[in-house]
Amino acid sequence: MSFPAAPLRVYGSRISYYTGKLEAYLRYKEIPYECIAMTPRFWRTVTEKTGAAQMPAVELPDGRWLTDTTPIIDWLETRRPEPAVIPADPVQAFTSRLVEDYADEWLWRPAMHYRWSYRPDAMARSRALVDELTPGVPLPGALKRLLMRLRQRTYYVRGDGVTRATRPHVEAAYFRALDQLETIFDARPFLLGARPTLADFGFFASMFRHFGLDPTPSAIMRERAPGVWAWLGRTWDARGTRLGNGALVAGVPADWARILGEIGSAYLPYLNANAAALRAGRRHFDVDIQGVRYRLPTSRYRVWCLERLRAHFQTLDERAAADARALLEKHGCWEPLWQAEAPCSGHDPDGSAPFGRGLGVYGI
Ligand SMILES: N[C@@H](CCC(=O)N[C@@H](CS)C(=O)NCC(=O)O)C(=O)O
Repeated sequence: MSFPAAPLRVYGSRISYYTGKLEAYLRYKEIPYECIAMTPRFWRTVTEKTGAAQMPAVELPDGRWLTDTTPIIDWLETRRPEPAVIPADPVQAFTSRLVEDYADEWLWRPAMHYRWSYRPDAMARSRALVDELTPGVPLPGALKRLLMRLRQRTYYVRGDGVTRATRPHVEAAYFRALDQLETIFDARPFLLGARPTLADFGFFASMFRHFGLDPTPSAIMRERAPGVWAWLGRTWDARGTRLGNGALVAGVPADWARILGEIGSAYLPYLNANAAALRAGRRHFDVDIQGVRYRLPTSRYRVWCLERLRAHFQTLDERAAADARALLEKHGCWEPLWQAEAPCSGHDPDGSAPFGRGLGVYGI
């Protein structure tokens, strides 16, 4: 299939979690793009064109708009299949989708917490965002930065369940992710071998623009997991023409065990509780995660995430499904993948994502 020759227009921010993920993917695939800062004017355009007030948003040369990095990558893979980032082995592919979803959604909370709860991080990042995204907004800079910090803490830290009681557990999720990745990068350059695949881009979202670049978590990363620090540079520098023929390991490697264990004990139980809350029409819900009680906002979008994971599983043929099931059972992911009654987000019923109306992360 053909691919537009003109660069894609990527609306986002130089320090945004998901913009960084998409940029790393586009750089690897050598798909030309230009970055455009999401100033208030473009927030309005993006919201009108995609239905979701979120970044990144992509404008194609033919005038169509895309939103949500997960379906954006899926769509771009159909347009430029080589080098594929979704592994050809169906069990690896399904497991990679599960890991991508966990990394996208579950590491978001610690990433926002570190950026906005620690003063040096919050001061530096509110300055960067205000300078990049609000030029021309007629308010004093100090006031804009203060409002930015208040907004982010209200919605993405306190509003997302980070309290004095949950904070150690939120931070421990970051430490565990570092330790899991460090073990893997001791053995090979990328999560599945000699070239980046979907799971690398999933982890890249939090690990690059937040944990790798914000002062507090970045210092932790350099001390605790220098191999992860090195992988950030490797992934940002990766180009398909150089690495695209790199070999992948066979099957799902044993050193993914701790990531899968985390998905089974934390992320999937959360997705189920979230799906139950949406079904009950509740805006917030309480859930115990690894023995820690959280009060969280319900997310229709993440009910859709669970639906998509199940739908991908259901595309596996009999043999791959049996192998994937055995793997998921071994790591405590099988039962929680199916626990919630058939979730029904109502989102994207005709499967038009990343086109059509997008859905922001929070809200029912
Ligand atoms: N599922 C979306 C999530 C995009 C997202 O939540 N982006 C954040 C910034 S990294 C955002 O725009 N948040 C809205 C806000 O801060 O108002 C994706 O993968 O693209």
